[in-house]
Amino acid sequence: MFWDRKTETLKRSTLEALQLQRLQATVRRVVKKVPLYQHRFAEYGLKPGHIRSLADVSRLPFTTSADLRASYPHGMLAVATDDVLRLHTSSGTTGKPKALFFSRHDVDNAAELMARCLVMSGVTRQDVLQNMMTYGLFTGALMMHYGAEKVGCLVIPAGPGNSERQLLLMQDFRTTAIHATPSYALYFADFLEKHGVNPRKDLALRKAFVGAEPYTEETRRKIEQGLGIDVYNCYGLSEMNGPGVAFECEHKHGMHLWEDNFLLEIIDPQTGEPLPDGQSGELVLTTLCSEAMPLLRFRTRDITSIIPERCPCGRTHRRINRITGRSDDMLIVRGVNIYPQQIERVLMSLPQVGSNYLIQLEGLDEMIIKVELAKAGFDGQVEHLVHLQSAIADRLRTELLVKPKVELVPPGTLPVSEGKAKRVIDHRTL
Ligand code: DLL
Repeated sequence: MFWDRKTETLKRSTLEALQLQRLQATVRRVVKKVPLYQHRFAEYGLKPGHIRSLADVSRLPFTTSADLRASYPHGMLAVATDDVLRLHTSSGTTGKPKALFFSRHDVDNAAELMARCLVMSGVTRQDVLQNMMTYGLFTGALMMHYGAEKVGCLVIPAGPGNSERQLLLMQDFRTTAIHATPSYALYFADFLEKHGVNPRKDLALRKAFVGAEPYTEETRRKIEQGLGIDVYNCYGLSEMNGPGVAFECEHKHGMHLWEDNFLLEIIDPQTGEPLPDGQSGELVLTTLCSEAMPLLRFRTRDITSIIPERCPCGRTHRRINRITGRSDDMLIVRGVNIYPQQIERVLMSLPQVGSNYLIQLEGLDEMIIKVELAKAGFDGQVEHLVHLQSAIADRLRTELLVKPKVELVPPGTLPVSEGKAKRVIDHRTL
């Protein structure tokens, strides 16, 4: 099913011609309107006229989160403040937030892309979408909300948390689809089990749109089994509208990235050099349609690769693989590089493990992984626990090359955050 069949299936040559035309227009506009780009172009001796082909994108300067913070609050605006309809912010781990602006055209366009995503996964106006993302300065809930309304769904703006109320809404209004973070979706599956609700029999749920934080295939399977539904991966970032930048189709194999709106590159995060299709590196995106805040070559820090093959669904917009981590979330423990996703992959493949875990780094370089047991994971025999604990530590050692200390904790005892999960606590005194 298509929302905008013509655009979604454009011939590659037509799509690329459109991208070039939009790239050139974007470059001309930012050089006229945005001081940061005026300075960078002058510094690089670059003129808009130098961008003659899509390959010339590699001549353009990068934009980083630090640039957006330094330009806070209004520095990156390319329209008059009167033409801004919406402000979102995105906070990082440190310092000032990033201010993200949307004009009327931008809000409509974000909803349009979201509608493409939803219809691509089979959503129709008969669906009831319970939106369990945080409403507010975070783009996650609002952009999905607008997209689902565009499709004509009944949207329930539930927000996250309060699982009793979520369940009540779901039962009374026959919710068919949810939008949630992977950590909350897992938590909610546990909650249903604890309350004796069998989602396959007692609820009308069919799909979940899951994103906003990295998660593994193992986690997807766990959510699918726990809720008895199909999970579609949804990727996005506030700098590029929020959710709906890339989304899975019915084949659930990589996410189509809307290339008529975003110019996509994969680069080596160390050297900044472009990498060929299929190779894993940092995703860099240039907005092609943004009015209020166009961005050139934004460094997402997300690690992925392009799937160059055509998708059997007929869409010509290329797919990116599941995000395997961020170039800045790598931990170095005893000199070894470790990505939290490696730990999640091991944990979520074990049926005895529940839905939550926490990585704690302590003292002089000690890694402690606290792991919640699954409800059925403990039969009361302590020696089974001890055996499981050392089996998990051994599996992690094989994957990570460093042996962590594993602590098993009862289900539901680790903190659950309402927004994005905080999986790593670093208390090292190195
Ligand atoms: O998280 C937008 C969003 C909301 C996407 C709801 C999907 C669903 P930010 O808060 O700016 O925006 O965070 C963006 O979250 O650079 C990734 O590191 C991470 N992220 C988002 N979606 C995924 C995903 C929203 N499906 C940052 N898989 C991005 C992995 C994801 N990481």
